[in-house]
Amino acid sequence: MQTSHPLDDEDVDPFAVARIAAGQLAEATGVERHDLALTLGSGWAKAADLIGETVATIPATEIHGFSAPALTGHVGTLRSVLLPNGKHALVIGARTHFYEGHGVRRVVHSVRTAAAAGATTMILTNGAGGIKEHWTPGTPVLIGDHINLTAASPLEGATFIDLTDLYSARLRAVARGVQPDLDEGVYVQFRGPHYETPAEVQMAKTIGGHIVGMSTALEAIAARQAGMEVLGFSLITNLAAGISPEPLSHAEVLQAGKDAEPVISELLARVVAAI
Ligand code: 8IG
Repeated sequence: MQTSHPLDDEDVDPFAVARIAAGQLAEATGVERHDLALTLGSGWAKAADLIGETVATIPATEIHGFSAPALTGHVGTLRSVLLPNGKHALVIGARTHFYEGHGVRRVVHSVRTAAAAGATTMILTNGAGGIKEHWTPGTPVLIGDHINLTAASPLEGATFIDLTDLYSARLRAVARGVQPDLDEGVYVQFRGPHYETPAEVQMAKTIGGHIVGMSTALEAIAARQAGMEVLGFSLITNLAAGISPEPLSHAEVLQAGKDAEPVISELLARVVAAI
């Protein structure tokens, strides 16, 4: 248990914490300004090697306000990658999940740090469960919109932010330019860390959801608040509970992610190059 995390003090301005982090990041990477940022969730990590030349790899815990990752299979690093087009990408391999119980400020700190570092595009990726039966494990899906079932928000106080077109139609079109048959769905963020019951999956389906997961929506809201353009991808690693007769296993989820990794990383690299 960390006792004195800067974001746990309610009197601290989380944007000031992000500015300090961005300053440290610039110093540690030698890159003054990053143009875009990518958060790589389960199955997406290999994309970091494909999008460009890694300039610096920083353990996330060396940067102000970041926490050690809770999950093995997640790399706790921040990478600065020089793209072939000369842009600088910040690759976030250290997501803090809402289910860790450290509060929303810590969940969205990486996004706010990316924004403070200059990023105007935020690409959020995750591994998730699919509600559409034809999405076999390993299918990448564009996030078209979300339903936030965490009962939380990164916005504090009377901060009203329009979430129409939260997942940029322009960037989704760019992604479809790279892979025209890319499917799209509404992502439903549950708190987790348990997977849903079949009844909860049916609820998600009834209210308009197609993808179930435990991340991304809160981060997307914070990115929009920061004025960034958001692009989201889910890798369907399993059919959501009750959609398939098989029970869910974390090992299976990890295996599906591993198997799909080269293909979806290539997709993401091509999308990044096209932005
Ligand atoms: I990977 O089926 C992965 N993450 N909530 N439900 C939720 N999160 C997930 C799932 C799933 N699969």
